[in-house]
Amino acid sequence: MKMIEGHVAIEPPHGVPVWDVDPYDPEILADPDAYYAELRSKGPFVYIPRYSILACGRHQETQEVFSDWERFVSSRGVGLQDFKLETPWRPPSIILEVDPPAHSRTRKVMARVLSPKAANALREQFRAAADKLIDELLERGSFEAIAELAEVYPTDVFPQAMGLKKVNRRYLIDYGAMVFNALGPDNDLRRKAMAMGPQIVPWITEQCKRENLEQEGFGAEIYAAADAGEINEGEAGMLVRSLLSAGVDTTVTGIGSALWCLATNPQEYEKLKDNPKLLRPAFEEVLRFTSPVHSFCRTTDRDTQVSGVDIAAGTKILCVLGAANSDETRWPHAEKFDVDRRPTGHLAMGSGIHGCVGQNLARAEVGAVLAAIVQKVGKIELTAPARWRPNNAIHALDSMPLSFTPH
Ligand code: OVV
Repeated sequence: MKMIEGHVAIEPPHGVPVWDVDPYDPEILADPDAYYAELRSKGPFVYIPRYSILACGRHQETQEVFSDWERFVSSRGVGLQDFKLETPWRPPSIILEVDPPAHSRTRKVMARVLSPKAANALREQFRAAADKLIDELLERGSFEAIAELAEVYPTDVFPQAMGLKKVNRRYLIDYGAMVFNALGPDNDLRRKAMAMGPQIVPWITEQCKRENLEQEGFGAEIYAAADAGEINEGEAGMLVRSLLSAGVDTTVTGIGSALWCLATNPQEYEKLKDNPKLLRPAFEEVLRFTSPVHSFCRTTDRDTQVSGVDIAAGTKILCVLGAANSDETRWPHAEKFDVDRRPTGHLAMGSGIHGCVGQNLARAEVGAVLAAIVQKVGKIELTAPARWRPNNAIHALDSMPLSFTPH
């Protein structure tokens, strides 16, 4: 059995174009639009020989693969490695890298802890923190928007909402970088991320323990589910780990990308200032337009067919969410950032039973920052070109010098 990147090498299915591309080339990761367009243009699926995977980037097939957990499982890993054949770098997540029925039990706990009501209860706190930070930045006028805003805000409010007793902002962000880079091939990005493990993983594991969490917060609520017998103590620690894995880099990216959209589309920012009711749909448009998680894999657990293409059991399918979110056939003028679009059905937070369980919280965090900005900031301008930071699963900015001018 020939293996590539931890999964079985497959033959290209009949009729599927072979495309000699590296989706994990840092240049593509930093500037993916041409790759997205070419992927969609080639057909519902392409075969990528370098990794022996199928990839899809049209909205329809990506949505189909992402929504059907029975044929396209997560339990074999959502990166290139097949967990049935190789041991992953850390014990698999008990909510992300698992299928029903095991998934249903942990998902239920997390859905309750991160419910719309729970996110709503934090709104005032989130808004106060956003007001304070935006006031400080306005005072300074110009600043580094990734390091000094996008990374600062979530690493302030999120650990507090979790009830972490100890906070190390760098470790929280770098752990996210590890988790997401780990989904890609054994390339430089993944190796550099993994090299941080010995320093970061023990620290993260320690913070997941009951005694390192306050009496109140998401952490305590997860442990309350253990007290109630819904999950066991070890599982509670693993679910706290999931929150720390998925809850930081994603929201950092959402805030950075929202600012980038507004700075580079000043006429859209004007519309937001005139009508703050547009804030929520505008953030959905940021998600569609920038796709913070650019791709996740699924694995077929049986022979199946999608759009007439035969897909063999054990095939890794790279679902390119960023490509699906810029599919012209689904989004007219997809290349335009349009705050008046109502982009329901975008795949930036996934779809189906594994759809982002933290999405209420993410929207509350970014919503608070954007609400503070439209209230206080008249003009948002880039003072130098923004730079992107290649990551095997996240499409995020690395640096973005900005200036804020008050109303
Ligand atoms: C990268 C990621 C996304 C969602 C969930 C998790 C990780 C997890 O660790 O559960």
